[in-house]
Amino acid sequence: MEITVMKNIMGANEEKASELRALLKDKKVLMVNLIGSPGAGKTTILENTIAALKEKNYSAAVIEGDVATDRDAKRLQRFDIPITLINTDGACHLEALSIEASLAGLELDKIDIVFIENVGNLVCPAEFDIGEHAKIAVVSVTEGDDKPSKYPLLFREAEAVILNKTDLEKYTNFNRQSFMTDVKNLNGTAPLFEMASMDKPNIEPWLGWLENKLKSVRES
Ligand SMILES: Nc1nc2c(ncn2[C@@H]2O[C@H](COP(=O)(O)OP(=O)(O)OP(=O)(O)O)[C@@H](O)[C@H]2O)c(=O)[nH]1
Ligand SMILES: [Mg+2]
Ligand SMILES: [Zn+2]
Repeated sequence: MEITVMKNIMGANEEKASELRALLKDKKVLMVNLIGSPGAGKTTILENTIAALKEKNYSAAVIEGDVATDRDAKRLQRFDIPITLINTDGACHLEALSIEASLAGLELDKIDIVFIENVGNLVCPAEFDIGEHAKIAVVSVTEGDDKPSKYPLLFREAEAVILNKTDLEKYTNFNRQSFMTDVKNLNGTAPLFEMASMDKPNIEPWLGWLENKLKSVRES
C-alpha cells in the first residue's frame, strides 16, 4: 500500500519535471541543480559563478532551497539578480512542484541560466528530477575521499562533479587517487572541476562547461 503511494508521488513529480523542461526549452533557459552536503561550498561557488557570468553579460537567476533561513539568499542579494527562496520547513530535498512555483515568478525571457541550490544533503536530492538539465555534484576535500562510493546515486546522476576546498587538501588525508577512481567507476563521462572557492576559484573550466550546455539547450 505505502509503496503504491510513493510511486504515485514520484510519478507526479516526474511528470511535472518533464513539463518544466519543456517550458525551459521553449524559453531557451538552462537550469542546473547543485547538490552536495551542508557546507560543501554550493553558495560560495554560486557567488563566484554569478560574478563571473555577469562580467560575460549572461543573466542568471537563483532558486535557493533551504530547510530554514534566508541566509544564502541574502548572500546572493548583492548581485542584483532574481532570487527565489524555498524554505522546505524540514524537508530534505526540493521537488518539481515547488520549482514550478519558483519559475512562475521569474521573467524567463530575460534569463539565460537558472541555478538551483538544493537543500544540503548528499542523499535524496539525487533521487528527484526537478526539471533541471543537469545535476551537479558538489563535494569538498574535507568531507573525505570516500563520499562517491558511499553515496553513489548522486555521482551516477551528475553531469559534472565539482571538487571544492582543494586549498585545504594538505591538512587532510584526502586520497585523490582513490576519489578519482571511484568517481570514474560510477560515472565515466562527468567532467571534474577542482575549485578553491575562497581564493582561487578556478572558475573558467566550469564557466566553459555552462556556456556549452546553454548552447546545446538553445540549439535543441
Ligand atoms: N577553505 C575553503 N573554505 C571554503 C571553500 N568554499 C567554501 N568555503 C567555506 O565553507 C563554508 C560553507 O560554504 P557554503 O558556500 O556556505 O556551503 P553550502 O554548501 O552552501 O552550505 P549549505 O547551504 O548549508 O548546504 C563557508 O564558511 C565558506 O566560506 C573553499 O574552497 N575553501
Ligand atoms: Mg548554501
Ligand atoms: Zn529528502
